[in-house]
Amino acid sequence: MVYWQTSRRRIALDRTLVMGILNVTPDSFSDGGHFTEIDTAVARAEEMISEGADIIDIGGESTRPGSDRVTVDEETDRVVPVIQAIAKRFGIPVSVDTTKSEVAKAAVDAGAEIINDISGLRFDDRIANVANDYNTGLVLMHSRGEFESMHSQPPVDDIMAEVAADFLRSIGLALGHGVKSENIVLDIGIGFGKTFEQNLELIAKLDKLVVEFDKFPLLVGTSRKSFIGKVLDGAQPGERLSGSLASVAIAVWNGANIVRVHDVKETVETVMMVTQLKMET
Ligand code: 7PJ
Repeated sequence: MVYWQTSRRRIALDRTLVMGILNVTPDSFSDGGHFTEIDTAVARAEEMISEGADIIDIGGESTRPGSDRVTVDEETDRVVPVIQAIAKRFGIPVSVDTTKSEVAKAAVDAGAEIINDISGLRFDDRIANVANDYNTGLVLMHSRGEFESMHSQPPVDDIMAEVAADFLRSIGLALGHGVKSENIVLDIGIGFGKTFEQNLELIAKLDKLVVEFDKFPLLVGTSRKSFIGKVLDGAQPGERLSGSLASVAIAVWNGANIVRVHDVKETVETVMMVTQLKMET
């Protein structure tokens, strides 16, 4: 049995888990800032839990193209009360989507048990110190470039090799700070510094990375992302459900251990269906 160790529990990864996205960013591209109030955020978390979410991922800084950075204080003020309320009210594991160690520490003190770093420790490697100090789960996502330039990176030739090499660097940094392997989950970082074709390639060939990094669980986040809009002739974020579910199906088929999504109910059903089919291979 494979487990993911967090500061509060050992999460069994005997099936693909569903991580529900909860944005507390006023400028978030698909939630439109509707979930800024604590009560609304708690209600949305409750809804996702009732739909079968296994983890709630809470983020206070939008990383969509053109977003401005928020300060440590602003980001902390956005996420901490929401994390506190959700961790206290529900038993579910909470992760914090941040690249700042100060925010990560405040979030963990508020009840988060996983740190989800979209920079894979490139922006602030003290994230690893917080993860080590508290024994939290740590998601190391692949991305390229700095915050402002990560969506306009010149493409690399071989994205599979690039992601693998960068995974090794992030893992090395984490282990060097004392983080244990059992706390680490890797993420291919769909939409971050990849071409349209490379996003598709990473999902289609995910099984190669699953084999190459078999000591680490893999997380995949495709939900409503722009590569889906491009495949679907310009579909807007709210019109990308079928595309999101199709990409989840292939990611799960290829061995993804966790999927990060907006649409929990539909994703849970998709995961159940693919899991049952895969058992016959
Ligand atoms: C991801 C994320 C992802 C992980 C975002 C969005 C953009 N964290 N945070 N993986 N994407 N681990 O949700 O569209 O793919 S923000």
